[in-house]
Amino acid sequence: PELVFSGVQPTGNLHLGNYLGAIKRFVTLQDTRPCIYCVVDLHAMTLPHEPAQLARTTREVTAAFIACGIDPGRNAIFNQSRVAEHAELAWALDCVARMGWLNRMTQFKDKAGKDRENASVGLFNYPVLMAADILIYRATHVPVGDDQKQHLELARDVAQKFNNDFAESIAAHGHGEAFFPLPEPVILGPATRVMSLRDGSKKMSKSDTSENSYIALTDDADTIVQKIRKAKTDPEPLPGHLDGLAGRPEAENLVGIFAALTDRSKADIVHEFGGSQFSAFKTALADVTIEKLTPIRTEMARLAADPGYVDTVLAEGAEKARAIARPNMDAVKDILGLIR
Ligand code: AQP
Repeated sequence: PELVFSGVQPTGNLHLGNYLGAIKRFVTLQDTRPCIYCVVDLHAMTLPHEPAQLARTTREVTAAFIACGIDPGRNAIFNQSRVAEHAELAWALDCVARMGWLNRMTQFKDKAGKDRENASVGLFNYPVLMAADILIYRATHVPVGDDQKQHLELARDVAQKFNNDFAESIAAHGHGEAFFPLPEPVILGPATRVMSLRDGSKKMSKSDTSENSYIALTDDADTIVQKIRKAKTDPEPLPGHLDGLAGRPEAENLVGIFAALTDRSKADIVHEFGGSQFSAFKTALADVTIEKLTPIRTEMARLAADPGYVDTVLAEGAEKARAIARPNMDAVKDILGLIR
């Protein structure tokens, strides 16, 4: 059966990139298949973290999921550490994944920086835990932003190697030719890689030191207007055709954001605004951004005042997730010859 899984780290302010690249897609997919959406708190420990802040941001991301339109009644929303099977399967997959595969991961190189000897083992191992997150549910579809493509390919490689290495035992235990499906990345739409508002060559990122580089889901209308007004652009007016965006990363980024927010194509946007100056386009962009984000911000604030509700969602979501994860983990143990 088809099943959707994805996760978001509770590492700080969620931004427009997280929303357009991931969470907005989560909302659409809930109408098509059963979905499991996880606040990946174990991943958030791979860089130095503040315990009190982790608990707070975990509730905040949960509230953002609900405020963006994910229905906790129909889907499972929970925090990763609550379902121990993620970490349990990660160990088994650690013994399947190869050092060479992980050595090629660009996110580790970026996040570890120059002082690689001093990075946590967890940061190196991040993609294997992510593979376990997906495979513990035998999920078939994983909506993510473009930056997670390489990690998804690794998850597929791990699933494939497990299926090959233990093919005989998998068949002997009645699971046919393969135990894990190879999960499909779902990387769709005009904003799979939202760029920084200050630098069209860098992805929009919550760890960016310049607050003007990203729009947070919690930014109020004035802040949104200011940040979009200050966004870097080039001096030319907007082109009337998509070809005219080539070599203009800042313009392309703003057009992509506009298209994604309004569920229109980039071609449609340049058709409407071709020949306009950026000042006029930015005013229109700020308007649609405010229109989309204001209800989300208001609902997040309402939920922040009701932590009891958010905690209930997390507890119930964990129950639903565990009901799928436990039998899958038991099957993995049988396949591997681990007595239970
Ligand atoms: N700029 C982006 N454009 C489109 N999608 C994005 N995602 C992140 N940034 C962009 C997608 O959001 C989902 C959750 O991301 P995460 O929890 O892995 O966080 P992250 O990628 O670590 O987010 P940041 O903001 O980039 O954090 P830092 O600053 O720590 O690197 C994923 O599906 C991701 O693809």
